[in-house]
Amino acid sequence: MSCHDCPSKCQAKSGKSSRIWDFLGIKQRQPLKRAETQGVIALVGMPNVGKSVLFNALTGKYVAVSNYSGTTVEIAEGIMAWEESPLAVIDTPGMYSFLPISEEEKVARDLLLNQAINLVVHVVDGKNLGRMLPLTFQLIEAGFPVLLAINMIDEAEQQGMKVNSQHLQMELGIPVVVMSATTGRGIKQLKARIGEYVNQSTCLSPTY
Ligand SMILES: Nc1nc2c(ncn2[C@@H]2O[C@H](COP(=O)(O)OP(=O)(O)OP(=O)(O)O)[C@@H](O)[C@H]2O)c(=O)[nH]1
Ligand SMILES: [Mg+2]
Repeated sequence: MSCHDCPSKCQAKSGKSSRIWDFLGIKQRQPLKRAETQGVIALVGMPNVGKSVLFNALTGKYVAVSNYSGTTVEIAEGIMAWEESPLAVIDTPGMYSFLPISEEEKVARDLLLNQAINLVVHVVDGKNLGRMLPLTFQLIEAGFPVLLAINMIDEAEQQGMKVNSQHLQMELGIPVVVMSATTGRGIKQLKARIGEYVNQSTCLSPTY
């Protein structure tokens, strides 16, 4: 079923997304191989924003680490327990933009392009939202269903910053969760939003 026929309310915008795939020369993605899980979530974001701490908080001990094909870059994949159907979670290397410079960034981008992903969780540092949101726009523009996880809210608040997640959610048109991976604040809410999102999304990948 193409996204045009899909009844779900996911953010895959078929018209817009084809541009970036054309630009990158990507024609087709690999089918989802994790049949035993209900969906696949990728944690994406700039280096040092807390993706791996969040990955550990979501997945616990069910983790496999392997080198991304043909590279020395390690990718961790784990399982997040969710109701009766577990979800696969991938921890991607840090990336600044969808146009990669480093090998890590290239791996992160290729991972997104070569796997069917149900939901991209864009993890950002709440102290540096202005610097991080351009990647959120790129991911939305590429047609991925995106959830914005504003991490390090503990440090942001210590610096006197306030984040209006409701306002951001309305402006961006995607779910926004404020959280701290190290203190555990917001993790329960994040899991619930991920579960909600994956349950309602039947549209697995951007269109071409
Ligand atoms: N205060 C605070 N520190 C955090 C939080 N989340 C992560 N950190 C810290 O931020 C640092 C980077 O965390 P990582 O999880 O390694 O970051 P990453 O995004 O995986 O980094 P790369 O793998 O290099 O892309 C660590 O020292 C964490 O302890 C948070 O919510 N609050
Ligand atoms: Mg990491």
